[in-house]
Amino acid sequence: MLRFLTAGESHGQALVVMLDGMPAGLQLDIDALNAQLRRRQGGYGRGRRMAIESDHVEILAGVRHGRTTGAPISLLVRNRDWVNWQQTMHVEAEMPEGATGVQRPDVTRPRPGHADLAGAVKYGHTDIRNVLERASARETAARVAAGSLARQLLARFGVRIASHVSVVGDAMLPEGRTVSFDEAVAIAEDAPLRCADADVQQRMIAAVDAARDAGDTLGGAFEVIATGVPIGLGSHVQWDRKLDGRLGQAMMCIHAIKAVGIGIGPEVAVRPGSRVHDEIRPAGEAGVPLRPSNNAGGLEGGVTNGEDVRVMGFMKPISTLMNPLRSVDLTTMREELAAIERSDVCAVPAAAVVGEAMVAFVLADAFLEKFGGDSIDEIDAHYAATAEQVRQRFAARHEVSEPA
Ligand code: EPS
Repeated sequence: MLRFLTAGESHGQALVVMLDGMPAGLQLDIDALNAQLRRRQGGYGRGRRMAIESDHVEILAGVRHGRTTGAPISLLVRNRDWVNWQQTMHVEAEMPEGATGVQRPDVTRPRPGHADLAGAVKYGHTDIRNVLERASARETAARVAAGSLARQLLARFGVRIASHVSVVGDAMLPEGRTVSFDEAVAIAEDAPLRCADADVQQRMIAAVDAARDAGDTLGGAFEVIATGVPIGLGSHVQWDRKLDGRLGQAMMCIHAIKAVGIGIGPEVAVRPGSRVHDEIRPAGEAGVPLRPSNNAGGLEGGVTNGEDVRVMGFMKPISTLMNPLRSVDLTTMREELAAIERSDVCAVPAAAVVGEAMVAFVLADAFLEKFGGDSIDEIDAHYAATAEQVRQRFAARHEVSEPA
């Protein structure tokens, strides 16, 4: 079983993540891991924080001479911004000598849409900062670090993952426009909104600019595509083993995600069966049957079917508005405008990168379930044997005679 836990506040010293269950012997590419963190920092519409940070990992445990040992892997991503927040965020009971930054007043006016109100009541905090620091999407840097290791395991077996942004506010790809894996992977890393269509991207930029000018924020949608996924990850036999359910949970728990779609997603509700289900066509000698379409997003019955896995995430607008919504001050219980924290206008491109990380994590977990072993060598052997069984199964031809 692959699992990870994160810790860390947005303006604390660092984020940490522990990934447990990685097999031994995987050669790691640390530069590739840091490149994923850089991707998450990008995108048109991010706030000033990303100009301060330059996220990179320090590996504390579980790796020796560039390879995983099978032990838990512990990673640390420092917050450069910490120097500006020591006086507000110090761990010690008393202000430590030489603490830098400024002491900020308590946050008492919850932002509609954020965890502020429910979190403060649930945990009994008068200073909402105790909630928002952990509820912040800064935590997703730790997820991307963990997901990047999962991605490297999958890549070892030919699974590759990419994403693209399909909607920002009212700017979106035209209906029926499918973005292939190759198209998604070819999107330039500095593409402002990670959109596959240049014209739509221009409209997305204009939408973000308009929202910024209005003191408002924008959400949107993105799609994660995994290619090279073998048949048979997940299972139809039990609710908690269905891979679409597991992907749904993993996507839904990303900050600000309010809906998830697999394949054509909500569109299945309005089309007739004949335009939803992907026909199964004979293949050539020894090949797997062909699927002329992939509306199912690579998942049937909660099991991967060998087609690209396609998962959409729908993100609400960031809940810190520079032109704030009405709220209540929890100290006076009088009407006030919601608090303003430094924030982003739009973070959909970053969420897409986080989505890739979460999909990588779930697929790697399911991959280890099916092909598992304690070392890469064991997994190699199991994977090759299964691939050969599948090949033989599809190569076999048995004529069935009609009953007399
Ligand atoms: C984020 C860091 C945060 C925000 C954003 C995501 O930095 P700061 O709060 O210092 O500006 O930019 O978090 C939120 C939008 C949120 O609501 O918490 C990051 O590293 O991605």
